[in-house]
Amino acid sequence: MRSLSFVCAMGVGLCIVPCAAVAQMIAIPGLFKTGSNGAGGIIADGAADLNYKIVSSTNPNYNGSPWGTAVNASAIPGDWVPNITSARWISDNATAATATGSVVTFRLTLDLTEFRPETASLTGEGAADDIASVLLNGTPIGTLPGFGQLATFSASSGFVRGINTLDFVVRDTAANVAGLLVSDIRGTAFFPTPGAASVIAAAGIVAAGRRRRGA
Ligand SMILES: [Ca+2]
Repeated sequence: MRSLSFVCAMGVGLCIVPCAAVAQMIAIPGLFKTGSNGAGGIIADGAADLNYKIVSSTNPNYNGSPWGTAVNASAIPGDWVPNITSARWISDNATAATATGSVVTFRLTLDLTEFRPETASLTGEGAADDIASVLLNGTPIGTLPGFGQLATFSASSGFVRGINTLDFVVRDTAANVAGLLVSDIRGTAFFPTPGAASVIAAAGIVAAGRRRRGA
């Protein structure tokens, strides 16, 4: 009986204290600003943005890279929102050259396999030349309506377990230059820690012990 009481006492501790900490809201991986170097800075002129994959492009000036390309600083029109220290404009070629009417889709991939997707949310801010639709798993969550001012987008539903896609469909309507700037993007989701399963199992053993004891 003494040993069972000890186990039950352990169980109270396991259930009340650690269970509150077995899962937590943490940053969703994969939410990168355009032109990010992954360490708070930006990639160089003409470098590949290894976070923003090009899903499709109808631009005859597309350079063929599977990834977005950092627009050369010298090619950025004066009426675009300026680059910042942690983000810069990307396109499908280094000079942002396009043909009016071209459409380019850039994609971020978010892996929520280990998360609870119903708890996920994200928000971001950016600009586009000339206009971009933002889609989470194919569902619109915002529009970046221009290149001279920032606009926001957000989602608090529509996430799925496993791979999620965040697409930026950039459409050029004039002036033969096009690009995308995501100057801010962040999100969180509930993430069970690796110890969660063992703690929950231990709580189950304690509960079973209580039932056997007839408590
Ligand atoms: Ca344009």
